[in-house]
Amino acid sequence: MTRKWGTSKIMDNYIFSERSKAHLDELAAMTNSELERLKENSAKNGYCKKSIVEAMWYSLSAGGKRIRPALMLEFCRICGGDVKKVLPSACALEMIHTFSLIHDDLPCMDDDDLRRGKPSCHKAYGEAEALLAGDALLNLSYEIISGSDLPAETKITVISELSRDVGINGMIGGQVIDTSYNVEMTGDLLFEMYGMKTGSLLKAACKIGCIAANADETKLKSAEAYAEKLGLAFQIKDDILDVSGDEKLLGKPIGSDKESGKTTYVSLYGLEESRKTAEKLTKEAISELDNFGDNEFLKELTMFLLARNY
Ligand code: GRG
Repeated sequence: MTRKWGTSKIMDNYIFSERSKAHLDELAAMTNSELERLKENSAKNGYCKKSIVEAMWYSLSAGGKRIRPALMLEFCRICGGDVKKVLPSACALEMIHTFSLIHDDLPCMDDDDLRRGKPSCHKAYGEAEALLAGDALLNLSYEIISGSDLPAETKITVISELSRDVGINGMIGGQVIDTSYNVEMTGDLLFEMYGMKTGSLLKAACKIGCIAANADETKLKSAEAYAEKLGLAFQIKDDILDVSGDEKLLGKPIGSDKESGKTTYVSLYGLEESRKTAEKLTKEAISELDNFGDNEFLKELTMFLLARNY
């Protein structure tokens, strides 16, 4: 399976340059090596039984793009913060993302057998272990942030921000709408659901990066506005890939939304309109970055996410 970052002209004048590609790889490498360190620690401390620990790390290391950690680390960097101090929080966010994917794949949710080109967690370890591995990742994430080197007050803000974004008014709330078969899915409700289900963790990533750097209110607001637009574009792109993507690159079968009777942006408005909306939202997201200096990488990353093929 070829899953490489390509250097390409994506839209108007934006190019995912070799420099940005290398920076993204560097952020992913930092995240992966910190995750390895945290894994050693969790094994040493004997958090829970071996198979659960294995299931947690199986899913965490299954080949995710590490977009959320990259956003957190980069927002922290461009706001003048200490990236090393926010690195554990970036890993914690990736753990929460992984928990959501493990639970989303369970038979009681989307019932997906493949994730990132590998058997999903419950296929590899069984349903009970997968459920518990997800629960354990969620809780480990808050433990990691609490024990990190950020100032105590910052940690409280980070935890409060994150728990809101994960909870019933955030990602989980979005999943509740997604799994409520008795609601009529309008375009407005779909956007609300996308903002919660997909946008919340991206928003947490961008805002926590700023919070860790003590950024001012204007920057926080811009980071939030950026993430809201990005979240919608990201999910619409996910819908597009589910219709027109390459199964080998995606690491999962396409057409699952249609098969499960899900309303998506594509099913409501068609492929062409979806592409246009994703592009418009991407441009709007990028314009929010003008409130930050040294924003070239983030602009290119935003474009890359629109052009991605997995
Ligand atoms: C708490 C049970 C429970 C579910 C939460 C967010 C969510 C609901 C489930 C995850 C599945 C899903 C469709 C999420 C939408 C966001 C999205 C497109 C996730 C995929 O993110 P990528 O592309 O994945 O960053 P990788 O594999 O690269 O990390």
